[in-house]
Amino acid sequence: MIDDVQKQPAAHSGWIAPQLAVIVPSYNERDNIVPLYDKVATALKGIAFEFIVVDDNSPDGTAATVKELARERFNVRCIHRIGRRGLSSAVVEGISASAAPYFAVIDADHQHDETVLPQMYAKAVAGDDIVVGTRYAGDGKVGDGLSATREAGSRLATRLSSLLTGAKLSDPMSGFFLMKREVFDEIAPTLSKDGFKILLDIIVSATRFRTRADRTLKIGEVPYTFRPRHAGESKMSPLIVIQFLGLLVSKMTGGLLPTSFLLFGMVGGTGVLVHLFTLWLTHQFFGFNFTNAQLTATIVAMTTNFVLNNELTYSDKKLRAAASGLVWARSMPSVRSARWPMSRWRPGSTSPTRTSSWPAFSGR
Ligand SMILES: Nc1nc2c(ncn2[C@@H]2O[C@H](COP(=O)(O)OP(=O)(O)OP(=O)(O)O)[C@@H](O)[C@H]2O)c(=O)[nH]1
Ligand SMILES: [Mg+2]
Repeated sequence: MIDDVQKQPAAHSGWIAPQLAVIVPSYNERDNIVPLYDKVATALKGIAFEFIVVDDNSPDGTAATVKELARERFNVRCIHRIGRRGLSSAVVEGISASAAPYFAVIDADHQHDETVLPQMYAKAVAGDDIVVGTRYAGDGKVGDGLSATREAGSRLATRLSSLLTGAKLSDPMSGFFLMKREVFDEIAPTLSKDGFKILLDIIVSATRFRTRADRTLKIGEVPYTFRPRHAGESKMSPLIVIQFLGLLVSKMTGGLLPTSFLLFGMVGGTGVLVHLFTLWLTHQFFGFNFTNAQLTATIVAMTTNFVLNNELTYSDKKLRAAASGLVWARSMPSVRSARWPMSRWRPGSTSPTRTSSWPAFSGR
């Protein structure tokens, strides 16, 4: 417990404890950070807030820009994560680094309307546990922020998510929300941390926790118009959609099947198909003998499994280029022990001797 004597120096130096932490996950958002801070500071005039950017070592130097801003603005901080990736885990880390009783999560690309933050904050102070910025209720609009295809995808995902949330929410896919720290602290260890949709995870986990404790979770909504991205590029990709489906299944099983287990299993399943197809192609079509066809199929399936797991299952600690090649090679004992043509090469001969372990292309 901090006693009054310890509290005094901070009070004398004019330091004010932040009431609201604004968490901004960022990846390659260099040109968006400073204008976003200015917009947020204007919107939150009169509220003691801190601005925490969680950057995954963006190649465009976003972290350096945030640190430069932090040297000029007392309430800016940068959590600079190295060797890590992932929106949900970045948000969890940003929230965990702050002691403010309320926090908001907002994208760095200006798509979320910061002018509704005071309204969201007021609702939380008045008693809502979580306040969600919604594009699909009241005056909320998608505006020019999403293409027609993305909007259709977002609406479908919203419908799928309502299977989990019991349709309590008009926009569970929103990345724009504000909530009480104590609600987050109750469920933080159960959050998935994989993927892009942390709000959905928080709502499902907090509802379950509260139901078990015979308490209700009060969710409020504030409509806003989704804007087009200010600068930089979207990080949305088909892989993120697959991760989202994994999160849905994981939450439907009450966390019994973690997202990473589902993704790992899915990649393993595709590996079996790749293996059988390559075996058929090399044995039946190219005429390899069975041993060589089997060896080739194993190598191809291991490679596709490695690439898919690196991109999907372990995207938060993805290996790149040379590093991933090295790990891949080390993970293949069968390759190391395989008899390659060069192993039959004898000094003095101009070319390696062809051996039976090298696939024989009969051209059939
Ligand atoms: N720290 C961190 N932030 C990320 C990561 N991926 C995305 N972000 C940030 O999360 C926010 C949302 O990402 P966006 O690319 O805008 O995704 P989106 O809003 O769903 O898609 P768009 O509508 O196309 O912009 C942005 O502020 C990104 O910079 C990541 O791996 N790590
Ligand atoms: Mg965006």
